[in-house]
Amino acid sequence: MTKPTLFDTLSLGDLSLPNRIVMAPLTRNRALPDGDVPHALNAEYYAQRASAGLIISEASQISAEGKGYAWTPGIYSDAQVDGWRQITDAVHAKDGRIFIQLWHVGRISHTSLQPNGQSPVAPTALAAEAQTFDGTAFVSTSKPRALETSEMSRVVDDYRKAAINAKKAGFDGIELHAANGYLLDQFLRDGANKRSDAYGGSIENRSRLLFEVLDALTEVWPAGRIGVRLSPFSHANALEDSDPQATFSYVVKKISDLGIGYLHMVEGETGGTRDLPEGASIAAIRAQFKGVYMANNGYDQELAANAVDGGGVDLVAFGRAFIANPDLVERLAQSAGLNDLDPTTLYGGGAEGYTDYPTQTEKAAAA
Ligand code: 8OZ
Repeated sequence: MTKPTLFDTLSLGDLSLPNRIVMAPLTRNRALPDGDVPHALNAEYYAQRASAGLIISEASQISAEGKGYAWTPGIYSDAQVDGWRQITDAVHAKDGRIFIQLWHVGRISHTSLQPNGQSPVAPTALAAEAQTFDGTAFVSTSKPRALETSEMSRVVDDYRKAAINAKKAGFDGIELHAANGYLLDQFLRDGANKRSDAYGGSIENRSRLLFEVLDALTEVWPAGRIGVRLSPFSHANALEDSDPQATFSYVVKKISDLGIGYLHMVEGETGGTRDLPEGASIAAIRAQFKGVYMANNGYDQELAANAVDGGGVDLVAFGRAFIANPDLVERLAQSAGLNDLDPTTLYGGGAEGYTDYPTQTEKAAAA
């Protein structure tokens, strides 16, 4: 039997992916400010990257309350659904596949980004020691209010509606964002969740919201078309947890039992080191999952090739490399050099640093 490579096909539910190279979800803050609506420029950007085995869209708020940064797209209004339709059509026209990442930021927001200037919501009224971008400047995140127990079903319903909208918009599947210190992660962790109701305390209670959301999503989509992103050992957005190994061993086992299509793991600190705390093991958590395993964080070609060849990894999600290289798959296949990333154009703006990174062929033609 030959060993798998990044360029072999992979079955994800009933989808066949032509390679194992995934475009990671990447916040770029380029939706139309009026209504947080995706538009033609975003369609061009995603279509340029359609040779990925799978594209996961940038995180997209499921409700106005779920927004935490300027100019991120939503998936709750009709205009947003229509906007996303342009993107899924453009990706499909180039034989690509695209999932949308469903996002609620919880306490990682600012009153100026919330409907009627209200406080953001969270498991507990504890501010994160974190910052967000309000469209003008980086600002400290606002003190949130704790969600009432009676509101939880409404939050679950917002996820359900977003999943329905994702279907209307023509996506091939959905990824649930339960990582990086946002709402679902805040519920999972005892550093942010001090509740005494059925949604706080034990691991079972802290994960109740996540599993109520997954139950709602699996009513809308086949489980095989759903992924879940987790970041067990990350401190993104200043989230603390006294025992992530126990929390995530439990959570991943239950996600696996639901038949969820893939587990998307941020290995280490989000966008930072792959080192883990003393005694921590991603492999032990990963071992609980029976479906497709998607690895992310700091992968280069060699690390990715080795991970897929015997490292227990099925798919590798690349972030920064995909921003700067629309033809990343072709470049990796040829072991060609990569374009450098311009860090000044990551968040906000227009085509510059977004749709103007050249493919190898374009670069050669311009030389
Ligand atoms: C970078 C800037 C803003 C948001 C995440 C959605 O960390 C994000 C994000 C990344 O998951």
